[in-house]
Amino acid sequence: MFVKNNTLVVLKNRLNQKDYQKIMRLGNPSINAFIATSIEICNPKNIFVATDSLEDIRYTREAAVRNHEEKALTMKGHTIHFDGYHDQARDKINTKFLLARDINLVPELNTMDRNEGLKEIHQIMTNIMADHELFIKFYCLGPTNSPFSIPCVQLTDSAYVAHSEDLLYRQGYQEFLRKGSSVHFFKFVHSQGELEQAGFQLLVSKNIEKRRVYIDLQEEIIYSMNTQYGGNSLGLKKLAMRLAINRCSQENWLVEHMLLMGVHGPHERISYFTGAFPSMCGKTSTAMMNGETIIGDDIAYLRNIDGKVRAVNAESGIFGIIEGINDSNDPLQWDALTHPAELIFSNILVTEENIVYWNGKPGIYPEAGVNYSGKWFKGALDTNGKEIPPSHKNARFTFRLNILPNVDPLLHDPHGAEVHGIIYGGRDSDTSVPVEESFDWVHGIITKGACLESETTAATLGKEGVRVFNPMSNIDFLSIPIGRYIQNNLDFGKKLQRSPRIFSVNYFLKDKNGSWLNEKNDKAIWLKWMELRVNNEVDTLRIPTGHIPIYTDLNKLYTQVLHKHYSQKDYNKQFTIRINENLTKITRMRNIFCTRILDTPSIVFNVLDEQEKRLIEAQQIFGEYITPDHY
Ligand code: SPV
Ligand code: MN
Repeated sequence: MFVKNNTLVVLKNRLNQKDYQKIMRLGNPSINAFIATSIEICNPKNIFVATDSLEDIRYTREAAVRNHEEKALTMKGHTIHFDGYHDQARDKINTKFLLARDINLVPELNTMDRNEGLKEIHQIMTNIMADHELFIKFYCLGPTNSPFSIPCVQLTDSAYVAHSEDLLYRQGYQEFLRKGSSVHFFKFVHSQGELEQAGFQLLVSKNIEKRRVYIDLQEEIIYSMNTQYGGNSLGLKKLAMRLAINRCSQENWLVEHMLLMGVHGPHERISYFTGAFPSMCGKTSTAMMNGETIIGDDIAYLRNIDGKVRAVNAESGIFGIIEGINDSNDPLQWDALTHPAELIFSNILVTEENIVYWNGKPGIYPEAGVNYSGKWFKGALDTNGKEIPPSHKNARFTFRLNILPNVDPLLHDPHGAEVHGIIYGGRDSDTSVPVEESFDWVHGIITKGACLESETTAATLGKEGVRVFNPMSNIDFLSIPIGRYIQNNLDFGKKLQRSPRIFSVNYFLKDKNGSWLNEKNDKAIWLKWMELRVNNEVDTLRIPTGHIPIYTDLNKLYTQVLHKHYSQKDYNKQFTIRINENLTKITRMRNIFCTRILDTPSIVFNVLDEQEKRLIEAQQIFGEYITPDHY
């Protein structure tokens, strides 16, 4: 970025004395330059610099209501925010990596020439904050004072974004002070751009056609313009994740789209698991499993510390999908959403009786109210003649993890939690068994992580049941080529003295007639079984694709945990090895790794070939569908 005028002169002229001192205390010329340059280009009406103080956090929270980005609801601490009607999800098309011309373009990533991108974004940014207040905030990804910490500076003219980040991330002003001038930090500039009125006279981004999210890996700066939706505007979420994936790939640690949770075993033992699931595959509901404890639901950092994997949650709050949350399946989330606490609802409905309503909420379907489309009534149609539901299917809630009763005590531990198991789970109606352990790290990373797929659902546009390739559920957030990313995962394992076990789960298996083979609560059993496995307390059956549970162990867990009998018949159906489906998957994967990914590590093909050989051998002896009693 360029600076027209002397940095300190700009800061002195534009900040009040108190805020100027807040910046000066950091004694960091690159922070000064980043802030001064952004101020010069965006030209905000006024500026607020926040430290970690409760007073500054309160100022931000109140500004969100004062600036008409949130409206207070009846319940204490609850507010509602709307994003524009066409600003309800991540904008994949306009999210681009800015790469210098001499860096080989990466076909899987959406990239553009860095100079052109910077020119365009600076034009969009020019005077964009002229009518707005700029919030300058400091955060820390990962716990503070920890080998995992990444300090961040967020500039935003949206009090909603700043308030959301106060709920979702740890404050980082002290971390900058502690680290001194040598700190390597991530930088974010966000503007909601020109605004227009939506329901409740809340203000939403108007110039959606000029929505841009540009990622400059070289300077570790993200630019996000003309948008409010969290996935585009919350710099520290998926945007920082892309910067972190690029950074960790040079330093041999991992940034993963993973939950992090404690699974509670016998005698009060807690074993920690990370888990990667593409969206709509049960990630949050797994992380929030009753009886277990949660550290994170979305982004985990994993490091090799003294030969073991330790992990932290990059975040400290949840920006979760609200659709379908109800008191019987999601009692903990339900409680959190229906009691006083500081939380933001986005893109749901407020009824005429002043009650919040989201799609699938138990109770009476509302007649009328106000939602992200404005005034709403039952049966209201959009301009394409499609019925507008009460809440958007990507409507969300934002709260701090510490309001949950099941938050794990290691949430802020600077050393993280030692990871005993890694879980990969996709939506798979016909191929893999409900739970399975890989043979080893390499087999797990390749057959369970890199080959992760998920079937499309009615909730997304297009055909249902189409398998989408999503290695480690991270494909949307990769900032490096897929082959290199897989290789990093493999290399990470090589240097460990004690590797976590790698598992797959599949909550979506169906029988030939299309009926589910499992119930929602069964995932509790798979978690408990994996907990016993990582502690070497149960044996397995070795099948061509990995290790599966023994019937009697599962039956014992069903009795203990769900208080019900588990029949041998159900077990046989669920754990039948489906040879042809598995072979077809290998062919599908080989094809993707050959044609779509240019830098696939050769070991991927070897591991797939070996698995294919084992499956064919089993097929020759036992046939197409092999029940576990053959092993
Ligand atoms: C996801 O889509 O995986 C999310 C929400 O966690 S977003 O912030 O939009 O990425
Ligand atoms: Mn996510």
